[in-house]
Amino acid sequence: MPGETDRRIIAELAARGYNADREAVTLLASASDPERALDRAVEAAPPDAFKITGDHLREVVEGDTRDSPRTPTTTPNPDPPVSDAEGSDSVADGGAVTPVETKDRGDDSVPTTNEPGGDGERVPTDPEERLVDILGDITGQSTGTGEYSEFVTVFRDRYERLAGKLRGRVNHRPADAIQSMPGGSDAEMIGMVNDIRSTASGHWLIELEDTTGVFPCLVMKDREIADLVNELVYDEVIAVRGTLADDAGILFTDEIFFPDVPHTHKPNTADRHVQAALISDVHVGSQEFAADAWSRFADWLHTAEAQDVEYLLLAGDMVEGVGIYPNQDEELDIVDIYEQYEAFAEYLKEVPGDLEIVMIPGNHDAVRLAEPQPAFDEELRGIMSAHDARITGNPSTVTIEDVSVLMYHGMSLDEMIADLPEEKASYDNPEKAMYHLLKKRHVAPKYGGKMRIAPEERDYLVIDEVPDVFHTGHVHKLGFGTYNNVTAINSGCWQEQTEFQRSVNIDPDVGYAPIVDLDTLDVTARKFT
Ligand code: D5M
Ligand code: FE
Ligand code: ZN
Repeated sequence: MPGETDRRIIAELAARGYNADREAVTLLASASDPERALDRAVEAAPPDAFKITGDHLREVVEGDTRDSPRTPTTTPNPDPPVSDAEGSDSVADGGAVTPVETKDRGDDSVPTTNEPGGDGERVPTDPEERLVDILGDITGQSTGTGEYSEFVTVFRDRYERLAGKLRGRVNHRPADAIQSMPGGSDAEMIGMVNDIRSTASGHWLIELEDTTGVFPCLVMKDREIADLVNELVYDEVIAVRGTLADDAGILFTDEIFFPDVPHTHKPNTADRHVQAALISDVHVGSQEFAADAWSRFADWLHTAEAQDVEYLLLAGDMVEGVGIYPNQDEELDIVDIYEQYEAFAEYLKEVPGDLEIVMIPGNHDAVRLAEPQPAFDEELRGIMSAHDARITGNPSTVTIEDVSVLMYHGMSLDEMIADLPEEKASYDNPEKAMYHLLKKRHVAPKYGGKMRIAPEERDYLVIDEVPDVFHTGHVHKLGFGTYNNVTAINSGCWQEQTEFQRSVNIDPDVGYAPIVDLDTLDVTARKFT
């Protein structure tokens, strides 16, 4: 099997009680005699080391590595994954054109079988070339204790930061100032959506709140902007422009503004040809974990065809967890949460050691459920240490090769899909729900409902900077497209349909890996089932 060498090295070191960092595995794999190099590395490692690093290796195998490229030991995967060209299936609001997209959604009208690269195995890449930076991580910054005053603070921060994005577009007045303006005046306000009601005659009454008070805004049902009302959710921040009624008690609304992504947004791209695989929802420990698909994916990463895939981003739900949903235990293959992470770590070891991995947690992971979620703790990091992955909070912005990727597990997508009309967001088009999060510049605008949000000093869920790529998972459906030049990707999952999903007709997209070209931001979804 391809990649056998890396895997053997990691397993061999693990058997001797060592972890290894990426560089060490790369160096060992490229040694002319990996077996011997490994023996010497272990001998040379300090007695208290539990991890073999590139530094240990350089001391013992200097001159023995790098100059001698690894020779393929096996033939390429005889049953290569398939990816279909389906063409662009979505055009973003504002007329932005989607990047070239290929995806396999079971549509066999335009099948293209990928021939294997032909030149055998992936050659380990140089970790020194990697450019990774992480921003917006709550880990270690959490101050919230759940006091009421902290909720006030976090909502005030949300309001201030999102209002800041709207101030250039409207000449707004605070609610208390609007309350004392004469009837018939033009007025503009920035507020958080406090209530949305329909009136007896079918018009819409939106109550907006700012730091000074609330003000009711009426949207007439026959106006074009009435179509925007069904995409509003509680607690998002918008601006309105309109005219006060004669008695000045209500604002007749003419325009609604969202913080939004500017149409002019120009995404950054890598200045070399390099790719990232964006996945999520592995769910190791579930009886439905798709181990075969996972192994095919890992094997493919070891082929020359996957040579340019240098990054692997995992957007949460590494394991199935325990006690997440009622009766979940009946579908568990591994009942102990730590054993689930140990099994996940073994599966992760199947991918090439030279990949740069970034992981955030999801709602099935063993971290607090309320968002923002901090990264895995030391104990879990210890279990998942094999690739020296970057472990960060949910959400986080990870900049790889100049391309900023906003990683968010996606718990709010369920509510967005439930609250928005079918054509604006659905399980079949999860990327459209993502477009609305971008438009609202917040990954989980609605508080209450099913979303748990932890009060912090600042609102970590605000999308401050426009990302180049927005990566979510959670709903177990594959979908991607662009919104004002931001590439939105919801990765599928590695778990077959569960009983619950069967009962509510969720048909998961299992075993897909969307691959992003970081130099062009083109996306190709590969299928491994
Ligand atoms: O979520 C996978 C998807 O399935 C996501 O859209 C939520 C939904 N789901 C799965 N199980 C349940 C239960 N029991 N109640 C409500 N919604 C559910 P994941 O986080 O991977 O389980
Ligand atoms: Fe999941
Ligand atoms: Zn989830």
